[in-house]
Amino acid sequence: MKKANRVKKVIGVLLLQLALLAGCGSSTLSVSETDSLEAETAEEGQGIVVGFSQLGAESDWRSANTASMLDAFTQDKGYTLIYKNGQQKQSNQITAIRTFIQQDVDYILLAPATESGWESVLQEAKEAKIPVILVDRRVEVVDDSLYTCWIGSDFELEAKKMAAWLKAYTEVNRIQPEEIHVVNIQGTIGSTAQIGRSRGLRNAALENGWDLMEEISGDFTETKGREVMAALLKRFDNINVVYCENDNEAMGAIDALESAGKKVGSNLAAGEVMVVSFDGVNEEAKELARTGKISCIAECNPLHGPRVEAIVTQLQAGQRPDKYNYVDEKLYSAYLPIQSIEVDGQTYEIVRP
Ligand code: GYE
Repeated sequence: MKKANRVKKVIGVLLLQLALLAGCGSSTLSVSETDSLEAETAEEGQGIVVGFSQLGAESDWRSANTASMLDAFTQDKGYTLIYKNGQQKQSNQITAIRTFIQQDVDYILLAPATESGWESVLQEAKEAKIPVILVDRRVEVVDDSLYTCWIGSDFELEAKKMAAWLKAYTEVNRIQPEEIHVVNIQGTIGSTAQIGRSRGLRNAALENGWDLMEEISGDFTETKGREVMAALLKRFDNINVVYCENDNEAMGAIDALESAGKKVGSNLAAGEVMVVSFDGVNEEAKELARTGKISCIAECNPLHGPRVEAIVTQLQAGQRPDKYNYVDEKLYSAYLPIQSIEVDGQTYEIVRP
């Protein structure tokens, strides 16, 4: 373990200092050697050194996640956190990890942009004996010993809950499945959140016979959500459900719908266009859910900081955390006729936003 190496280093330093005090061997120590010894001792004063590679700052979810992580790994709890924002580029994240390895950090926390392409750098971390904890999204690697564990959401379950809600809506309103003309504004292609949420909708559309007209990425941003929605409205005139893979996209899409003269809401029979989305973090989105402009939000909880910190504490104590750690999440909707939904034999009460 890294910690053990550090302890060994300190013991080494102490022994050398004792030797110096005892007057033996002092002539063999050069100035530069003393400097480097001091640097090592100073490093010890940093406590547990943690490198956090965040993928970017594309959404309110992401900002909340970053804040939660920074709040959890503070100096008064004995940590030095080195934070790097990958600006939505995997290459930046790979560079960050390599820097962490060079800095000989105790732990690497990685919130990866997309699933593929991590094999070599994680191998390097493994060879350096630095545990890697994945936060939020996952990585696709053959050898899962390349990371210690993962904590995040079950994105496909979020989508299944949303689909169950939509199905319940069609039943309550006696809408035929083929009358559901849905478009999916997807998240960043290749990210775990996108893969799970898109798969969940695709499967539900097939099962229920909904008309899934188009899937197109809005990159989890409000700007792209607006842009993509405007383009979709030019191509299709019968969209009645817009499935946005996060709230920021939903806010952009609502803007575009209203600018095109559409009425947004939960009354399909009256010609309204229904918007549903994921996260439930942004205050404006929650307000849109209260007024029914976003008909349903599947919660995605970003507050992983304390959870990751608890995992580090476990590892420090020599314990082995669970490999995969899921967080519980709710479904928010102000549409009163639906009280609960069921997915895979489990009942979820609908929470009013
Ligand atoms: O839903 C979205 C963010 O990976 C769960 O990424 C995360 C997603 C979240 O940008 O808002």
